[in-house]
Parts: sequence; C-alpha cells; structure tokens
Amino acid sequence: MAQAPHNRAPEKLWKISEDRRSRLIIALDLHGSPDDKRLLLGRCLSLLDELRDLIVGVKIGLPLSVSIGFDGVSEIIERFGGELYMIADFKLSDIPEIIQVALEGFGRMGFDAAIAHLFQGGIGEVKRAIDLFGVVAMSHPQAQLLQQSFHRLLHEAEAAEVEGVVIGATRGDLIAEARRVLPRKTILSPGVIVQGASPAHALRMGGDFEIVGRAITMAENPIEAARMIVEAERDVLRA
Ligand code: NUP
Repeated sequence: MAQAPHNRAPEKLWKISEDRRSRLIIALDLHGSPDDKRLLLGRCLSLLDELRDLIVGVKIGLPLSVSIGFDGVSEIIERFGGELYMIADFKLSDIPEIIQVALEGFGRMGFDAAIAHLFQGGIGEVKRAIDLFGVVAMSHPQAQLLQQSFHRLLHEAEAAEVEGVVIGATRGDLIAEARRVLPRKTILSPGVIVQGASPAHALRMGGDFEIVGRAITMAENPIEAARMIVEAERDVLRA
C-alpha cells in the first residue's frame, strides 16, 4: 500500500501531490515532424493547461525533444514548472562527469529531476544539481537483463542516495519488494493501461506515483482519461 507522504523527498513533488490529491505524472511523448514544431508545442501547452489540476508532474524525454527541440521544451517548463514537477527522462547511463554536466544543463532549463540508469555504476559520484531517479526495473517484458540485477540495482539506488527509483507498473511484485527494501524512497511507475498495468495497481503494490503517456495523450478525451486514473488512485489512497 502506498505510504503517507510525511516529509518525504522530493519535497516539491510530494507537496504538489498533497495539494492536488493526485499521484499522476504525465509522460509527454507527443512527437511529429520538425516542420510542425510550433503546432506540436501548442498542443503540448494546451494539453497541460487542460490537465493541470489533475497531474502533479510532467515527464519529458526524447520523443518530444527531437520533435520540438530543447527550446520548445524550455518553453513548456517556463510555463508549467512553477506548479508542476518537471522530469527529464533521458535514462542517462554515462560516466559520472558527463551525467553531472547533463544534470546541470537540465537544472538550468528548469527541470526538477532526471531519470538515470544505475547499472553503469558511478551515480554516487555525481554532484547533483537536481533530483535523481534511478531505473531499477523496466516495464517492458524484454527487460530481462535488468531484472536479473534487480536487488543489486536497489542496493545501488540506496548507496547512491537517489531521491527515488523507477519500477514498471507491470511489475507489481518488484514494486512490493522495492518498498520493503527501500521503505522511504519515492517509487515512480510507468506502464499503465497501454502497457498492461491497471490504473492504481502500482500504488496498491506500494508505489507512489504513476507515469502515464499514451492512455491520456492519445485518448479521445484526455481529461476524462486522466480523471479516471486519478479517481482510481484516490480510491486506493482512501482504502
Ligand atoms: O520502464 C520504463 N517504462 C516506460 O514506459 C521506464 C520508463 N521511463 N518508461 C517511460 O514511461 C516511457 O519512456 C514512456 O515515456 C512512459 C510510458 O508511456 P505510456 O506507455 O504510458 O505511453
């Protein structure tokens, strides 16, 4: 079962979550041809405008960045970074010095956090300009190699003192195990609906936040889709 947020890190994320009674982070993976940059950026801004009361954060990665460029991403952060938790999901897996430089750049852009891999080692050496989430179990069924190292990655997450970890919502068993081993780490879980996990399942297993992309961004009615997920989350948190 998801824990109460008593002074948990990252503070900004938990504060927004308490205020909005939501555990939903949107994966803003809208993408398209570079000719349509302004159009796509406009779609992102109006989508976030519509969803702003239901979501706590926005996760941005390569699909959107290669489509609208980092300038476009910066515009989104400028507009929504004051009220939403902004996460850079480039699953960094480089040498510590390069990861550090990337985090500094994300910090300058206004991101609150980034997602990095842990398997390459050295994350503990990185001086962190922003919050960091380490990937310990991915949502897709082919992530076998990572999964074989699950406990070692949990240990790496603890040793590196990252703010939280990413575990696929499709891996409820691993979420429960991570919650047992790392009781206070914030767990983010992608893989909801389109990848097979039911809304709020990750919270029921001990996760903290759900990351949802296509089930909202490609829905006929994104607000209704988001509302349905947040209602399911609230039911679990009330229970
Ligand atoms: O294990 C992971 N699975 C996953 O889907 C780790 C991730 N970071 N993600 C991301 O979550 C993926 O890159 C995408 O942005 C989002 C899930 O999107 P969707 O399946 O809800 O559309």
